[in-house]
Amino acid sequence: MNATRTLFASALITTLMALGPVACGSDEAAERDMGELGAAHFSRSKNEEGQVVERYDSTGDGVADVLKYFEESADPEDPSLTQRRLVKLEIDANGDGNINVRRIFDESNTVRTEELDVDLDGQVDVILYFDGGKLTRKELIDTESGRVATTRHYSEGTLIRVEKDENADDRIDYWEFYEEGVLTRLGRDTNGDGQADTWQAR
Ligand SMILES: [Ca+2]
Ligand SMILES: [Ca+2]
Ligand SMILES: [Ca+2]
Ligand SMILES: [Ca+2]
Repeated sequence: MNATRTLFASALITTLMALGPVACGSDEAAERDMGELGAAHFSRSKNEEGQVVERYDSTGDGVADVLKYFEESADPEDPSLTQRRLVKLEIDANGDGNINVRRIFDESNTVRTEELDVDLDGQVDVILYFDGGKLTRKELIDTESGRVATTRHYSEGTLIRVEKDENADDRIDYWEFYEEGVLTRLGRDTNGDGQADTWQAR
């Protein structure tokens, strides 16, 4: 793994995190984001789903590295006007043509899911799920198998439970429970019935 690239990815993701899951999906915010990225090249077209796709090549190498997908609909206030809603944002952090960050926005312009390729190998490593802008779940993907190896559950942004499928049979066999962010007990399923047989208090 290339350390510089990893650092770059971390920095990028940190920046995105700082923007927050409440990042606005309005055109105004989009223009502002683009200003910050210093977009040199830009194109706009429609895809097969009828979405408006904006492609920005911020590095000027001819490969678009920021893609924004908008859905258009009639403005309920004035149906003669068309309104656009940002539904998806994709970022290619290292310019190799593979997307490394993919954000899906809900109707209220808050992030619903975010897929991250943290090590920039083109495969998704982490999927974040949000509800009303708050992180509810984090899935860590085993790149080799493409399976969810670990799921971290959150309540009000605080970790409450970790689940793992350690023997990769699609059944959870390891649990950690947290109270106020502190590990209180962990359990294991040793006979494969999907229930914990051993519990350890912490
Ligand atoms: Ca580029
Ligand atoms: Ca990439
Ligand atoms: Ca990856
Ligand atoms: Ca299992």
